[in-house]
Amino acid sequence: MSYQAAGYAMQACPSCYQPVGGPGPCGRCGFDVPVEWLTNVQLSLAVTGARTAGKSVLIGVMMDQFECYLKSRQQLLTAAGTTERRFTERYRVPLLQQRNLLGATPPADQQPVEPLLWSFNHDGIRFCLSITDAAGEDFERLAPNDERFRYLGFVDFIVTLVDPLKVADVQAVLDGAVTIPRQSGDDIHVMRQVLRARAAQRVEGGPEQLLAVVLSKFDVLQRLGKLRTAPWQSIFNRPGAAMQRDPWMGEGIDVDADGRLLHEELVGLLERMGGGLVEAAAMEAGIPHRLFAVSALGSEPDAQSVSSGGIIPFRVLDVLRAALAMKEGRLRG
Ligand SMILES: Nc1nc2c(ncn2[C@@H]2O[C@H](COP(=O)(O)OP(=O)(O)OP(=O)(O)O)[C@@H](O)[C@H]2O)c(=O)[nH]1
Ligand SMILES: [Mg+2]
Ligand SMILES: [Zn+2]
Repeated sequence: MSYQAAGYAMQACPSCYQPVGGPGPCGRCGFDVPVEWLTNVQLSLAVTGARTAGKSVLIGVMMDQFECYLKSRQQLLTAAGTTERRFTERYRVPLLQQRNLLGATPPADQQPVEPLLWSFNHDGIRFCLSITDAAGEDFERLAPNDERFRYLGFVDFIVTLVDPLKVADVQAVLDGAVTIPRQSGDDIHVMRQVLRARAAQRVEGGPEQLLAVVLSKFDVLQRLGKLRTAPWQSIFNRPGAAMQRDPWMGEGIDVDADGRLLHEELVGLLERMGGGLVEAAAMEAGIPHRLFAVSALGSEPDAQSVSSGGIIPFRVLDVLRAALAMKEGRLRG
């Protein structure tokens, strides 16, 4: 019996987004498509950004926190296909157990770009979440029509990381106090490359997509707020600033209102960081966007390992929460 006869609609492989008729190895890219991808509500995120922007650390910590969040709601996070092995080897053991930083993600010509997939129940809906991590090195030199990055035209959420440590004004204040990445590419340039690739890969009638612009390593900026330097001090130390609190830590906070407030605060902050380009690039690409601020580690790490205080993430679930809310909103019409 064909899978279509068994009730699977013709769907796309979560790795190459070419049509597949059922679970098992994809005829185009060979990725082993798990059945959950075809039976559950799909939610897909592509995490993009220049080298050392913080993509892999964010994914590792976010998924660990998401598992805790689901547990608090008596729900389980279940890895699908080969995800358990890949997540354990590349993220859980080095980062969460050995407390080391992660090596650079290998570029696509050394290791295929494959999504990580998990299934879970949320608000009564059975989801299959796909998250694709790739090397900053690839994004920095991305050709818009590179087939290996076809997924950029199909995922629900394009997450693009902006590292505040690369902003000249921020560097000027913190130089000497923190390790400034010197070799990696410009985040706004990478964001524009990613949006170009997205436009080239999209097909007529493709999915509605959303761009999540994430200021990573937000602990760095919070630290600026503690220094008595204008204008950072006044930006961060306003009473009630959403930038200073994590809604997951408190009960009874209206998370949507909080997200909107944070977005507005970050628009102001980005302007100070020369980030008018972010708005311009998103407008030019014709994709709705929202701003986020995240610190996966919570503080500046040591040379090789996370800081001795451990991992105390800040707003690390915001992007996922917004993605879920968007999908649930669409489903409920
Ligand atoms: N202060 C601070 N530093 C962070 C945080 N997250 C990551 N970093 C630093 O950024 C470095 C790079 O993080 P990764 O997640 O490996 O970067 P990536 O974007 O995956 O890099 P590629 O794989 O090369 O594309 C880490 O080794 C840390 O030094 C954070 O939340 N706060
Ligand atoms: Mg990486
Ligand atoms: Zn495929």
